[in-house]
Amino acid sequence: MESLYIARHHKHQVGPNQCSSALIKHIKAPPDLVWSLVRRFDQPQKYKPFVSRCIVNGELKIGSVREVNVKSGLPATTSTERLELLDDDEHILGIRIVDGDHRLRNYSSIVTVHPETISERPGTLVIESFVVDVPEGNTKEETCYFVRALINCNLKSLADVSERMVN
Ligand code: A9S
Repeated sequence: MESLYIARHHKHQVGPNQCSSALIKHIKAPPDLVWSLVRRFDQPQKYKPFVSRCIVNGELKIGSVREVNVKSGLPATTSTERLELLDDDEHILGIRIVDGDHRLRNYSSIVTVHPETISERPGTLVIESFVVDVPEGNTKEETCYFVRALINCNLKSLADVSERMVN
């Protein structure tokens, strides 16, 4: 089933010097609750463990830009990100990183939230995919490994926060 969702919603134009991947997370919480956290482009810190602060100027709409400050100890301090897609019916969030003192150039990601049943209870399947330039001096494998590790942390935290809210 997941592969159908990925084929439909997680298509990225991947250039010769880019890498792309998709990650899956099964969460024991209802999809509407999980989506209520994912959709908050203005408050990624609701579940992303590396974010210390986020500022969005003006009202939240497609094209909104957020200034994200991340916690110390990471290979960056800021990231400027644009809201590309926010579909509250299909539960699709699309963002693009447009600046920052990090090395992830031309990074864009899609997150989709799908209902599923986990041990006879309402559960959620979250899929997050990305495409990003391979930085000078790194390989595709290293870049994919690095970004997948970060997204894995975000998805693990999203599961912990969501499951804590229902139990
Ligand atoms: O936050 C996300 O959704 C995904 C990633 C990969 C964010 C990574 C990051 O915020 C750091 C955690 C600071 C790592 C950015 C933009 C660059 C990094 O090097």
